[in-house]
Amino acid sequence: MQIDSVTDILGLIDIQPTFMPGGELAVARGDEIVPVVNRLLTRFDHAFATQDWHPPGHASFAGSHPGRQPYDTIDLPYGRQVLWPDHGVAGTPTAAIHPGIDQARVEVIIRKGFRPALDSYSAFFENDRATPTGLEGWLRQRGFTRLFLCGLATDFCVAWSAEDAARLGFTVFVIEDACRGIGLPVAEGRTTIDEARDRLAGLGVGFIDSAGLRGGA
Ligand code: VGL
Ligand code: ZN
Repeated sequence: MQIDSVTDILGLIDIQPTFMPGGELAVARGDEIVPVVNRLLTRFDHAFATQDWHPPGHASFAGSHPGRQPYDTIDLPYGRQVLWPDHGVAGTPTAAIHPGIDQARVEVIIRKGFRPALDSYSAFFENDRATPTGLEGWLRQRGFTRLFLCGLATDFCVAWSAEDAARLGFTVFVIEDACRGIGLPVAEGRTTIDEARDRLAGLGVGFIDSAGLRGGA
């Protein structure tokens, strides 16, 4: 597939050490995407990035709910919420974009999840599915129509971003070898990664490999 330098943008979702081995909410082999993403950044002319950016004591942290454990689910006013190990604390070193990422072509950074009582997986809307982050307006004003997403985690922030983007009318691709997932168990040997894949495929999101993308259009 040929990358179009006018319509196409690479989206780096939550490529932060907090989601990598040694981090607070480590995604298995999450660090392996860094060189893959850097190669992609040489082929796209435009990129945006997101950062998970929570205040201490955030509602999504298991540590904020006495008696609860990480990966329990609770019902918050906006819906069901998985409780995570405390992670992505705004301003801490592990919440930075991974220092190995070449940010030269990252034109805008969206931080999300900074409201204490509201989580935000998607780059577009917080988990109430109504509070916008502003990214949609930025992308439209800049004329981008095709989004190519990579990052962490496939089944949460990448999936929710891809779903919202597709619903908003963007053409969306997930670059699978530039993502890693958490994979919480659901039913019958399936995980949240399988669920996300089915849901996104049903919305017309394409799954591609970085090797098939050609730059320089
Ligand atoms: C994420 C869980 C909690 C993600 C962020 O980046 O996928 N997952 N916060
Ligand atoms: Zn988070």
